[in-house]
Amino acid sequence: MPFPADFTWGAAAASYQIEGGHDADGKGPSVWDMMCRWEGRIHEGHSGDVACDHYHRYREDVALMKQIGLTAYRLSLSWPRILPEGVGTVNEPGLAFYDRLVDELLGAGIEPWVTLFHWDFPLALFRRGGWLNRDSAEWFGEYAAIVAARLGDRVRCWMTHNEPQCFIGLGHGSGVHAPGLKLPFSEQLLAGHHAMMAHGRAVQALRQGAKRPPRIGWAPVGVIKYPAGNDEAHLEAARRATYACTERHLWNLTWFSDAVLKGEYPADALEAWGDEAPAARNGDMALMHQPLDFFGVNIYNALPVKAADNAAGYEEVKRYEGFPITLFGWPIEPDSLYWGPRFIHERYGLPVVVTENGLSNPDVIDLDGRVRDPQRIDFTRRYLLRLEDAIGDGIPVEGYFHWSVMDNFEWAEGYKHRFGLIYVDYRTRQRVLKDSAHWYAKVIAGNGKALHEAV
Ligand code: IFM
Repeated sequence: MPFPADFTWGAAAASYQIEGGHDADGKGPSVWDMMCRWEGRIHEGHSGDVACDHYHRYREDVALMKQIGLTAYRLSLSWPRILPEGVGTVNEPGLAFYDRLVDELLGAGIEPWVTLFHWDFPLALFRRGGWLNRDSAEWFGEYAAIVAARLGDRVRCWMTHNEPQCFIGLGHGSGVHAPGLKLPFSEQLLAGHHAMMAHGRAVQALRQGAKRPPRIGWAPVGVIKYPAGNDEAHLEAARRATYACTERHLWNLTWFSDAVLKGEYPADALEAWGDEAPAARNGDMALMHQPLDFFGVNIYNALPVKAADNAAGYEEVKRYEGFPITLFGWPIEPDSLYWGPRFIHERYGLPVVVTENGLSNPDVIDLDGRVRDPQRIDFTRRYLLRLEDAIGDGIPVEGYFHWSVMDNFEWAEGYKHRFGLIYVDYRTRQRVLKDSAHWYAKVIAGNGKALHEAV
């Protein structure tokens, strides 16, 4: 079955990873600006100070997106660019940048999909306790209202948080990401609780303040298990494993998703985590549980499981030796784009949008100036074919955003990893469309037909 005629073919990026302009025109610092100044925390001392310099080169970037034929571009807003202190006085030039970017995109026939929070939390608010402060829900609501009032006449598609599993788990648990905290599990859960309340406030603010009726979702990590074999028992095992939330960490699908989509934390987690789970006050869960229009999900891989005669009813299956991996070491698992949307839709009932998917690859500019990245083409083709299968089986998948539109700052890994369809030379900031970008252009032009043609 072909992709629906109105399928969204996009690519994504995030403010801190591409914009640069870290102190331009009144922008305030974020926790990532802080973390990048700590010695030894980021690969080879890299930072997002300049990054791809998208802040100054967005016109050129939008022109390249148009060349690829993207129907949508998923961007994120830098909260401290708009509100240097996180709340209070608005930095007009910061907001004006997003105004211009949105207009440029619309002028190029590209629909902007806007994420409110992709990890660059205002440093000023971190100093007031960050997500551990219950007031953070109101701070985020204030920011969302400002954005809705300014961009909501043109932007239709919104996402609140990107990957709470990461900004809480890696940012407040392992400390690998900003703000670099290593908190006890109960405190991580508390920070997450407030972040989910903030999600709720933002949804309310967008619905109230946006002139154009908004379509709102979010973009958590899709932590997915898939059946290692074809029979029904393995399928049921994979479903159970995908929904299970008992291990004492945040790499699961349901802890945040049940709160947001069902207004309750999963019962198995509450039982397993006991007193460590946050004590929700009256109204907290209802605030998190705002109606959403789509379930955005970032999927890179998944884990095979099989049915087992144990208490859980499933067990993980070890991958064979030499299993294909990306430069990051992430397993290449195209089945994740079939089972992820399917299990998510089955549990939460919403249409699904793949808000991120892609790979890191050791791309280089060849002597002739071309960037050949057959691995990216093959990876994306395999994944999209499985997404097409999901659509064929009746799963409502509305869009796909490749991560990323361009090479960028990969957080603690600095510029080591290249995820882009567009190559960025960080010495000159020169951009080159990779072979994958030309191939993706064909896929988009034929609404997926090129996936079935030899490359
Ligand atoms: O670069 C990140 C992005 O910011 C969030 N999702 C995963 C990507 C690759 O690691």
